[in-house]
Amino acid sequence: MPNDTFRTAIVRKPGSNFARGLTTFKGPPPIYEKTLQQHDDYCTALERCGLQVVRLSPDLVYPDSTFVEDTAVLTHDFAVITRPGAQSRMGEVDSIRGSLMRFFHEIREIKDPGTVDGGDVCQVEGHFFIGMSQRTNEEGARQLGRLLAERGYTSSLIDIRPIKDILHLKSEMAWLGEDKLAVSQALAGFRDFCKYELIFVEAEESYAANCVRVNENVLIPAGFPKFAAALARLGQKPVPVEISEFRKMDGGLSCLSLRF
Ligand code: CIR
Repeated sequence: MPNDTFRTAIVRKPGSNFARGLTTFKGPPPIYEKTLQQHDDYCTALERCGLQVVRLSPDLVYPDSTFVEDTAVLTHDFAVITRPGAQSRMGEVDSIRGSLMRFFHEIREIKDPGTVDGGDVCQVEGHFFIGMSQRTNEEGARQLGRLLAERGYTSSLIDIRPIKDILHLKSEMAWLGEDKLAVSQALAGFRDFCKYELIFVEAEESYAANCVRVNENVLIPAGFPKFAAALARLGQKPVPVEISEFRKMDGGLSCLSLRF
């Protein structure tokens, strides 16, 4: 059953070796103190949206493990532990499984040779868009689609592999509630999105398309005034959160939490 009201978020504090994670960014590395401050501010923003935030300890074995969204896909009824597409991140799921068992009775898994990163999965009420990307392969996407179908959810596959410079489907799109999707120009052409009202995010602000609707609010990265104004015009409540240090590691707002 679809449920678009969130009560809880799971986050993981970044470890001191956060800067050793995967990234395509060529500039200066993230500053750890600043990273921690921004993570705290992110948690506070979630709490202000009414969520209980479950904070997991840093996991120094996996420098990217603060990007918890990639390790699971959560529905109202059950959780799916993913099989992340980057070799260095595959083991991140082991500790997430334990945390999710506190909240979910039914936990399913993506199996080898499938790979899925949660950042490729966008839920829109009872439907899931599943991106096939550099990280999520077709086998993984189809496994996830079958698991969802067993519980009455529908899904469609969105192949973003030919699109340059997009890590995950949700790197440049988000559901904004009702029939509204925020999409970058790069993703706007997919036929699967045409029955929705598309809120276009201009090329220079495409990073902001990775926003997170949390109940009445929409968390957006700080520094994207045009998108913030567009949301306000739609009657949404944009909440800017500074995440510059996470951007340096190719991360966005959504990947910092699992929400349910
Ligand atoms: C990675 O490359 O896997 C991490 N450095 C960033 C993951 C970002 N996750 C996401 O957008 N869902």
